[in-house]
Amino acid sequence: MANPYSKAFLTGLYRQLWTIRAFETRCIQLYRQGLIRGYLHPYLGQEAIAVGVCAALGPQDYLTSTHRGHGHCIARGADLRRMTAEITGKQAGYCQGRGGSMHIADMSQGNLGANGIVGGGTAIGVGAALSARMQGKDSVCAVFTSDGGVMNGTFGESLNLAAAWDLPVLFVIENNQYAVSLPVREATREPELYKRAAGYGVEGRRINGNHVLEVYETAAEYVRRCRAGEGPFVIEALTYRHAGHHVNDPGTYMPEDQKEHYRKMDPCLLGRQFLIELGGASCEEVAAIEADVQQAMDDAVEFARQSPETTIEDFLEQIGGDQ
Ligand SMILES: Cc1ncc(C[n+]2csc(CCOP(=O)(O)OP(=O)(O)O)c2C)c(N)n1
Ligand SMILES: [Mg+2]
Repeated sequence: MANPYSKAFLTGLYRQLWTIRAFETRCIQLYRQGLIRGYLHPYLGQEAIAVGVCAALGPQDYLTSTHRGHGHCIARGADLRRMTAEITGKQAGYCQGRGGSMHIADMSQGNLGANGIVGGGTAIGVGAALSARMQGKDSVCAVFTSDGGVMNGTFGESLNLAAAWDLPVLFVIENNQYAVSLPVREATREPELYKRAAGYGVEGRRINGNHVLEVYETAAEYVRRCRAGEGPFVIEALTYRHAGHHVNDPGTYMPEDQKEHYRKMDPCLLGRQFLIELGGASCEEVAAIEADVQQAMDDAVEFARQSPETTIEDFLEQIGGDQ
């Protein structure tokens, strides 16, 4: 079968996969140095989902994200400098350092925001798709959610409304098999989460969420069909976190053999393999991409370091009323 992917396309995918990997790895270091406060939920191990789905979106499209949202933001093209500044609570951040890790949004790119409320982005995404429809735009909204998000009532309500109104929404369930320490099979009798779509008259599919090309192809098909008025659709992307729920969770409940299984299916390793085998890139070219990403990351950290702290007064401003 002919290889449909250009070297430039595969390079773009790998650069994004590696950027997310580098960003999360550096954020963990910054957290350990006390430069990031609050919670930090790394996207390590799930990179291919954000990258594959966002590669299938156009500039007119929207996304809603989750508490584990840095990858979605980066894959949508966010500026690493402003992200790093936001996460370290600096004024140059996307929300002037007021939001932090779980609240980055960028309306200019149709990124309607990460969300500290599990399932919180689902209905927002349906609203975005409805507004696009009412304005005669051909925008699609990708709603990133999680295995835990699906257990919330808002998932069923949102999916039902999107289906009843034929809205252009692509629900992307990132099934990393745990909600904190709760395995999916203990949270539901039906652990194949895409099957819920059928109950709402919606087509859904389970795919390998670590395989960036499989994610891209599935998302591209569903996005195209959403634009043709066939939406909504559901993708259940099976994946696994590299470590515990947040940076301070040792993840002792994650079985070693399971971790090992998914380590071999690391989305960055696979992405690198695609670039070399299908894109014809040399090992030197791959190393050059990685070095370039590292430099961009160093630059982002330096930029954030030089930005002024967000002060208590800054936080109180915009809350309104007398202080
Ligand atoms: C509505 C709601 N309930 C509970 C929480 C606390 N909480 C934060 S993350 C999380 C589990 C998330 O698991 P999952 O939804 O599968 O996402 P993952 O962390 O695996 O990406 C919970 C229960 C919350 N933030 N919001
Ligand atoms: Mg989960």
